[in-house]
Amino acid sequence: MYDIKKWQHVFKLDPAKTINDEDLDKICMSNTDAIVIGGTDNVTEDNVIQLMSRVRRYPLPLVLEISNLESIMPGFDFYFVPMVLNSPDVQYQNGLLLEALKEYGHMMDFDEIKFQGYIILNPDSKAAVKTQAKTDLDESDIEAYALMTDKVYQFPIMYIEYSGTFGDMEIVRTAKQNVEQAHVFYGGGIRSLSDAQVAAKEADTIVVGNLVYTDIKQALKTVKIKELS
Ligand code: 1GP
Repeated sequence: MYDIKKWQHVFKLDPAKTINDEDLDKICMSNTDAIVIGGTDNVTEDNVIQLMSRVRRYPLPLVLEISNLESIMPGFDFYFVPMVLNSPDVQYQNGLLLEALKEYGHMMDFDEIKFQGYIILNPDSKAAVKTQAKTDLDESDIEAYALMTDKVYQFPIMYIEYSGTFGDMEIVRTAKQNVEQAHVFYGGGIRSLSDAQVAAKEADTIVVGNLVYTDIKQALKTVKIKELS
């Protein structure tokens, strides 16, 4: 069984975006620790199944980060469920989950499902707008969210999400310092190996998303953090 705690680097692929076979092959053969499939808009059963079947040919862990009920399907190693703790809309904390449990609860394998204490911090990101996340958080908020994730809900993952912009590493550090068992993911605005190195110093796992689509060469270089650590 795959051990998420050992992951240092993952690529997040958006099923609504196009990637050719050659680039996908490079990403999957890059020595990254896992591929996460997830996005905010236009995630459908059709585009998830297409991308899943293309990535499944490669021997690396494959995760579906759930964004809606329609695109949940069997065949992934893990299902990450974002519980957006800084959204005032309960739909993004447990509303979707309630619907998922009603529909699929009887057949869920809870060893495959990993709940994420998800904190969205780039106010301009699609995810922040969609969830109306309260992004102007200070260190004491982050400390409290870390405790909430780690001790209250005892989620295995805390995800600091800055999608689209490189985040405040103090925030990531604070999150990491205030969790005991939860594994800290950082994602957002990693555009080079040096960004990746900076983020990898603070987080347990870094997530590289958009760079795959804008500069595949730089994206592949970010995996080097594993050799340099
Ligand atoms: C998105 O955290 C990831 O959920 C990665 O963000 O697309 O900015 O790399 P980027």
